[in-house]
Amino acid sequence: MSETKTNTRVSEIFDLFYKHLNNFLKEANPNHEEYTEFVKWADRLGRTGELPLFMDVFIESSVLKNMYADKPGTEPSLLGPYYVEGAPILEKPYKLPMRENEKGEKLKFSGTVKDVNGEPLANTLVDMWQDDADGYYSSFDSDAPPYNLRGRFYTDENGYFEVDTIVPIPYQIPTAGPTGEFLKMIDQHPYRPAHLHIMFKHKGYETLITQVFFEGDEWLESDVADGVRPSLMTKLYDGGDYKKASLDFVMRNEE
Ligand code: MBD
Ligand code: FE
Repeated sequence: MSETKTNTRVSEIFDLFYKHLNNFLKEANPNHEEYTEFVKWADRLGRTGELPLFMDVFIESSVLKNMYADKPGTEPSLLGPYYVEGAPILEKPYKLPMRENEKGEKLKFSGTVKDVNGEPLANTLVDMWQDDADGYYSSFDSDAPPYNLRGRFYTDENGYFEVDTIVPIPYQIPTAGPTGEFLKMIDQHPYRPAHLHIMFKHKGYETLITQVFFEGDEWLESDVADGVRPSLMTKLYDGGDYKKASLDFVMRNEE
């Protein structure tokens, strides 16, 4: 067994949590039955594997907003519960791995990656993942092969990239379990607007984990996970038998 040591950061955070929790409980004043119902619900949340989902829907956005307030560069957004490490490295022309008859509208997504001074960042590693035309993520709620609609590739000498994929659709978070139970009780719908997940890595720069959203989506204003940021919006254009969209990204220097 590994030895667990005193951790002053955990202590510091727990002291704060305990202080605010006690003030909160004083005000909310739950009775004992409400408390035991909550414990049973939290137990189901853990046992069904929905804890990461619940955390990323209700907590992650606030952590990010506090971390990145008033900083230059592209705003980060949620990593979410559906990231898988080690997606295939793609060869040019880049196309996210997909099934032979993958449903959905074809999308050519492009962009540039620059530093805060506007200098292009060549050879930036781009890691992308998204849902399919049924609204499912491979390796989670879908029977698609592992790494379907997940891939990694690099920006060119101008910091530019272009990748073929499909247009993501709004994502309905699972409603059958404890997270859905909770959403019903607070009268909140389970939708996230359609989004691409995208992560950028470049030596000497802060890893940028963010998302891309599309103008006109009906859930932009009420995203259940509060992941939408104005600077992460793009627009779908008609390219003939496919759609196209682009967005430019700015990475911050490592501190
Ligand atoms: C998602 O697809 C997502 O991106 C987040 C943050 C939470 C739940 C589902
Ligand atoms: Fe997502």
